[in-house]
Amino acid sequence: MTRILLLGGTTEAGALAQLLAGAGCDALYSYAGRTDAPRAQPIPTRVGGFGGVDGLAAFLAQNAISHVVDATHPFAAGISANALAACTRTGTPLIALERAPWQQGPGDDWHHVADTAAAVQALPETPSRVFLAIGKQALASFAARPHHHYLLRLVDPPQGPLPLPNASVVIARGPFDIAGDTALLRAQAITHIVARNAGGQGASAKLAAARALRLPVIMIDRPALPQRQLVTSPGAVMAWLHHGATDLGV
Ligand code: 3Y8
Ligand code: NAP
Repeated sequence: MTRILLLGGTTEAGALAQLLAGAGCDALYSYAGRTDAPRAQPIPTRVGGFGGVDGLAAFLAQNAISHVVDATHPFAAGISANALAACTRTGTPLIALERAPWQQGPGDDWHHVADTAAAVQALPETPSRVFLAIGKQALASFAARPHHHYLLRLVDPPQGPLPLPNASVVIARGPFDIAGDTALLRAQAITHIVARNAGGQGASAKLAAARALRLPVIMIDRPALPQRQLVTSPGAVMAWLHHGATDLGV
């Protein structure tokens, strides 16, 4: 009896949910509950954490989950580590659906940094206008450089005061397009962009806009994730499921 838990929250997870629904699979889409109104999915959906590895392992057992697909964002390192630990402990086959990192191309002016702290250090001394396309969880780090004007793109309106004195906010959830991102960077006279290497199509528009406008991008590289079976397309996940995946994928 195949029952799939799809750890989602990305464009690719949504594409896989469409395939699972189309194939009539018994599958459950899982959101963390980070945003006020996550996009509806074509399969049953749950929202909220599991309660760490123990909570996720118990969830797998109690819900007779036979397969787990980790289609979370490459910076969602916590849930990916928990999924691997819970699936190893319960002997549940696991596969990760991950998109390839964005690659720097001709005309790109990228400055690779390892993490948010390094991105803060990479900003210039002279007051600049910085597009922080990294959501809201990491904003406080930039309070160390209050002399810049920051453009923040958030999924939901901020609940309380922002940690940055000189900031303007755009509320949008993506996926984004090149015309829109180019117009945004021009209208806000942006001089620098800070991005995470999310990969995929959903948020790559800002990189094409930066190239067109010849703007530097401070690119935060992905955190290292534990070794687990990995595919890069929703179709490959369906093949894994239909070939009676039994290997634990670890
Ligand atoms: C809650 C689900 C879809 C999926 C859309 C993708 C594309 C837009 C790239 C920018 C970068 C950012 C952010 C981003 C991307 C897609 C995809 C992707 C980056 C939603 C979603 C959830 C989240 C959580 C949210 C984080 C935030 C990060 C915004 C839904 C829209 C900046 C990551 O307010 C908060 O607390 C937001 C938190 C984690 C990073 C952060 O630290 O703030 N994503 N994003 C998921 C859940 O609850 O489980 O609300 O519908 C999904 C998407 N985010 O179906 O169209 O890559 O697939 N999301 C980053 O890359 O740095 C935006 O603005 O250019
Ligand atoms: P994270 O730091 O890796 O995980 C933190 C905790 O959030 C996890 O331990 C788990 O709580 C819960 N969680 C995370 N993803 C979950 C899911 N899909 N279903 C149920 N619980 C989940 O996670 P994050 O970086 O905050 O990302 C949260 C969600 O946003 C994920 O769905 C991710 O795909 C999506 N997202 C993240 C980013 C990003 O930049 N990080 C970008 C786009 C989308 P418990 O320990 O209680 O189980």
